[in-house]
Amino acid sequence: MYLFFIPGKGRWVKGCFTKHNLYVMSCTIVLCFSLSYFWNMSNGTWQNTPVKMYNTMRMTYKNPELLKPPRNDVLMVTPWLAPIIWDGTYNLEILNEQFRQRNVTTGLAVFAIKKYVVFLKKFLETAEMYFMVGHKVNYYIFTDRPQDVPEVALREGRKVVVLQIQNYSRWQEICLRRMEVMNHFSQQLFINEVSYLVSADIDMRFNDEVGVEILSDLFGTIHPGFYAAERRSFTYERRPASQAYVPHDEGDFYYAGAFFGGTVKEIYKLTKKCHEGIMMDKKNGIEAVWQEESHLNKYFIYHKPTKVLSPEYVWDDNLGRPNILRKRRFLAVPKNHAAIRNK
Ligand code: UD2
Repeated sequence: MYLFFIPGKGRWVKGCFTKHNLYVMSCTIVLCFSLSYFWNMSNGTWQNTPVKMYNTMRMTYKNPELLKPPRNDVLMVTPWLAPIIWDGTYNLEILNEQFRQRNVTTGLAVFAIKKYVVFLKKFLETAEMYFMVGHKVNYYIFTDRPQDVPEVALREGRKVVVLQIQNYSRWQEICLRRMEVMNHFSQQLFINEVSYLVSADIDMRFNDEVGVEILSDLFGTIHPGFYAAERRSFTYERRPASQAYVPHDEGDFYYAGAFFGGTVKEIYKLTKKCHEGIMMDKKNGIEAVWQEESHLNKYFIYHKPTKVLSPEYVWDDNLGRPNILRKRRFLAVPKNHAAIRNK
């Protein structure tokens, strides 16, 4: 005899299940639960509920709205709360004081391989006018033609370090290998000499202030061609076979390979990961659509920059001069690709 509850009567009454009856009932209940569990698993229901929610979140994309020009000098932030740096969103006087007290030296790494040495003079001259004015700077120039590095008058506390490296026959390989070289020199040299490292294309010129407002653990610059674009038109690598692959429902901004940086430790990690991806692609016979820029963009999706620089920091006048730009700080120098690449 066993006690059991009759809901309608609202009280415990004596029942007459045998041990055998109870055993069969328990087994049936356990079996039902197990079957429903495995059915859910095989349909992915138990997994899919949260993943679907996540996917929905990833589909929600509002960044073009964020990238309207700042009004009334308000601070603008990304969804993960990194400041987006536009003119008027920071107080340079206070920042200058803070960085001077910390006695910060910034490294600016550029590659001038083969004919690209022709861009060095303008780059260095304009950097002396606008880049980290009042702060210590080491220019690291990677080149295969050290004899062609021009003499440029430098302000106090600033120096040029020429580092000879090999060249590659394909321009794509030159772009890709920048990650490997910067990774190597981050451990060997930069870590002992500078607090922050900035990587820049050489076929560019400074046209306005680029100061300590950009410095942060990890920063990237919104590519001028995509600041107002929807995520679906970003030129991420879309082939799953590449390590730089980004699915259509992921990604925050499309960043330019031409200007990014951070602490030496963060740049070491970034360049290591990108270089590993590049090497894996090579092994698998694939090259990302925009070379190292594709790998950089993949990296920034999973390692969010702590500051995002507006397109003021990489601009190309071929795109016009929209009102949103109060400053065009770092400009592409027009070049004839056919005449300069692979020469
Ligand atoms: C875009 C990107 C660049 C890089 C490249 C990869 C912008 C503004 N630039 O530039 O960052 O992602 O695509 O395809 O988004 N270089 C040499 N010698 C060479 C070739 C290249 O030194 O023979 C170096 C040099 O520092 C140059 C950089 O590699 O600035 C990028 O090459 P690019 O400027 O020819 O590539 P581009 O303009 O398509």
